[in-house]
Amino acid sequence: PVVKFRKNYKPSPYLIKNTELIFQLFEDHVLVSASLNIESNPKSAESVNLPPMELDGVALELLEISIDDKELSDSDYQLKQDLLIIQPTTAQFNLQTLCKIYPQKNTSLEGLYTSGGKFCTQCEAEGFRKITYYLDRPEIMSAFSVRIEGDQQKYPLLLSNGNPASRGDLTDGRHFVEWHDPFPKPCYLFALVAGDLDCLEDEFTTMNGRKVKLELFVDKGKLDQCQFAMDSLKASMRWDEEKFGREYDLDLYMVVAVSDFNMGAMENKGLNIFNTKYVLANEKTATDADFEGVERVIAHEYFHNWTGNRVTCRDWFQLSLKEGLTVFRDQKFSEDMQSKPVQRIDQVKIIRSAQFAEDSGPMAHPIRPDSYIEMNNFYTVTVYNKGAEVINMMHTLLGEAGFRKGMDLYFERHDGQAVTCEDFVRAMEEANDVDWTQFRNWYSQAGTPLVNVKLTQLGAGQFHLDCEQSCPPTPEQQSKSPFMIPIKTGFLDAAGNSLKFKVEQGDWTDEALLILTENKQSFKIECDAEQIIPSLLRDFSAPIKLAYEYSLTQLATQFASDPNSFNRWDAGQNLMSRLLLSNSPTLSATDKEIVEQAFSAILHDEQLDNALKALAVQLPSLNSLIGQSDKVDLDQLFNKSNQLKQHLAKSLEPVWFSIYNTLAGDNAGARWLRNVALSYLLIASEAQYFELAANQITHATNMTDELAALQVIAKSKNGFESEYVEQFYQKWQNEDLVLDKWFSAQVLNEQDNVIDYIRSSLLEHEKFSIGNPNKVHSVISTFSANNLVQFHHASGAGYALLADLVIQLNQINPQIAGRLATQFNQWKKLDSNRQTLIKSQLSKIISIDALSNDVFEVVDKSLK
Ligand code: BAL
Ligand code: ZN
Repeated sequence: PVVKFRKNYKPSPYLIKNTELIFQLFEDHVLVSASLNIESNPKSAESVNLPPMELDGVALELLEISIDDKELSDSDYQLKQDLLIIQPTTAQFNLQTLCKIYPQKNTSLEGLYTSGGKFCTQCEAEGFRKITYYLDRPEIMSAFSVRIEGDQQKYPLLLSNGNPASRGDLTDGRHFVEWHDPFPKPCYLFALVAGDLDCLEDEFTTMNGRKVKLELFVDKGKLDQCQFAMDSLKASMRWDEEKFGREYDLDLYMVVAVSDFNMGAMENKGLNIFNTKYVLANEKTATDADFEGVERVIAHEYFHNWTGNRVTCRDWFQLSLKEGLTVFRDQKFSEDMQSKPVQRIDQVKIIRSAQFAEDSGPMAHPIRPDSYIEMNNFYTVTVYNKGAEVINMMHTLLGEAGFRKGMDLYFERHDGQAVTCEDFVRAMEEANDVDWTQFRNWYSQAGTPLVNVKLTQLGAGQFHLDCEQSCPPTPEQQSKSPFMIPIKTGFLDAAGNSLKFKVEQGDWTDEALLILTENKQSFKIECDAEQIIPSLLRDFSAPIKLAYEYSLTQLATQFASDPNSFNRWDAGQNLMSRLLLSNSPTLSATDKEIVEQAFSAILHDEQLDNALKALAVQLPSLNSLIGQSDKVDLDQLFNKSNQLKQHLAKSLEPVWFSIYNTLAGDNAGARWLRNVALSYLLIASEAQYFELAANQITHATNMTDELAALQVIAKSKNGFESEYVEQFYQKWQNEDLVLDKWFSAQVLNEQDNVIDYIRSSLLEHEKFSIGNPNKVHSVISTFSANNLVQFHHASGAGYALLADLVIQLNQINPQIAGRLATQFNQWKKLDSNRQTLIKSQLSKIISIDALSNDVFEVVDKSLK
């Protein structure tokens, strides 16, 4: 495998000004003719005047090739591993190729493939090379014209990017449609769909009064699950106009939902292709969380039209330029549409469980990676979610208006270009006249900074807040320079009331932004109180770990009354994490009581909304506890976490019962809290409360309640045999996305026979398909990421299961196989027995024949 380095970037010696493609779709193959207008690139400093031109191509049968209408002889070109090499003789020429491809056999779901009888594409990052020979790199922006020909009956819809230009009938029951996209684009944004689909149509009038036709295409019979996605699309279009002054640019915006899709969705210009999971939703089939997911992903892909498509990436090392920024934008949108603190808590949970884990494992990389073997392995929580946190810090530092100025300048300078993260930072800097030399360390350094904070009282009302930052070494970076870290801070008195204070010579305030730039830095605080409790890193103002030696009482006070909702939740998490991760093998009675009392106060707090209550009374996830640790004693952690849950379930049993019985589940927050109560009741006594769950699954009128009941039933002692699990299957067997939930609910059962059950029943089930990424995620990723007790079973059976699936998928779908293999990445934090077991699975994987680059890169790094 070849490693690509960011430092070796060179502009392409050739450009493709126009791309004309003709697709002839047949039942077992497709013919692709390409006509490319090519020019030498004035920005390329090649030593030879006209260097050889290397076009990317994978699994293509080249049938014809000519330049300027003259057919090439065999000696005029070379076909090497995944490359077509020609020697241009003029600075401008037209290259024509005809290739044969086999989308029906393409199980990688990259390039052109078929899903449920329709043709569709996924070209990001490097899938276009599976369609035709091309310069498959994002900086090559070309105007595309596309003609698609296919059977009229089977494929009444023939879609591509841009606007339809013409259509007509052909012989043999075939027809064609031609598309023209006026916006030059990189080939990763190319899309094609052919099939017979239902369509929900709508219209959006832009801020300048232009009418845009909106079309949402889904499998036949699914129109009743489309309205929410359409409403979300219109809300996103309006939001981007209002927040960022960005208007949609084509006359048509199409979204197509397909069931077999590697990612959540793809922002192809004017023709988004979506995983059905992020389109289809109605109350019967989708949970409240699913609705939020649809809204967020529809918005995310729409926002890419400006941050990604109009302004794209120069090379794939710059992926966070569009992804970090677009995640930031979808997060702000969701905060405006939903509850802001709840959204923020959800965002931070992802960082703490998945991103901190990545940052402390073998695949740690900066948000702008320096190298990769397989780009698909870098669509990560670091590039996406930490990337969004970095943008969020800019937003915090500049404020809303300053951030908008930077965005405006970025679009003004770079519309229509393929640019770098550096271009973005410079636009922000210059629009606001600030120097962000140091801030750039967030782009170049991997790892999670740790900030240790101490408060010292100097005299009456005089304090020092001493901060010290450090960042652990990561695989390619042994030592780190200090980061610029904004720490949003407040102070509370011993009763939890917010205090006024001054930082250095500043004004009296109740909240301040402390900006840490040195390894060690001290802030002088004036505050008219005897004992003060710092409320630090409010709203998670930087993606760091922060350590402050709170007493348990101080944490309980903060949990009960920090005016910052995020920090209030966080104090609870901090309190429980401290107890669960301490060296002591068991929890003391006092420990348990402190949490119990805090929960009781939260649950009785009439001011607090139900969603925040639901969040507050859930233990920190095992993943976030592991993600935040350097070493972890899993058995002790599982034990203590169970003890705590049991104690909270039992000691607050009447409270859970009363919530369950009195709260009307008529909105999402209430449903959530009520279902959390149900899960505690089942922990308190399965025998006593099983009937509640049984009753709920039978009478539920929405999927949120139906699934919550299924989850507790499937997790119960006789879960696999439960008649309710079987009834759920019977009811939903033809609703693919609901079946994914049914699979997932069962793999979370923590009893010892779960692995056998997964192997013999779920993986063999007629509705399971190894080729469908949603099914693989609902069974295998859900098991290994969320059933940690069984995944880490001392027998090693969980590890063997994951390894077998990685090996099986290595050839079928390398991208998904690579992603699954990352589930082993925390192994060096575990005890020596588990380390040995995982290492032997990793060694088994790396020694198989025909190992894909995707899996090799992950496993090889993990073994180093
Ligand atoms: N660009 C890949 C899918 C997404 O992030 O929208
Ligand atoms: Zn994206």
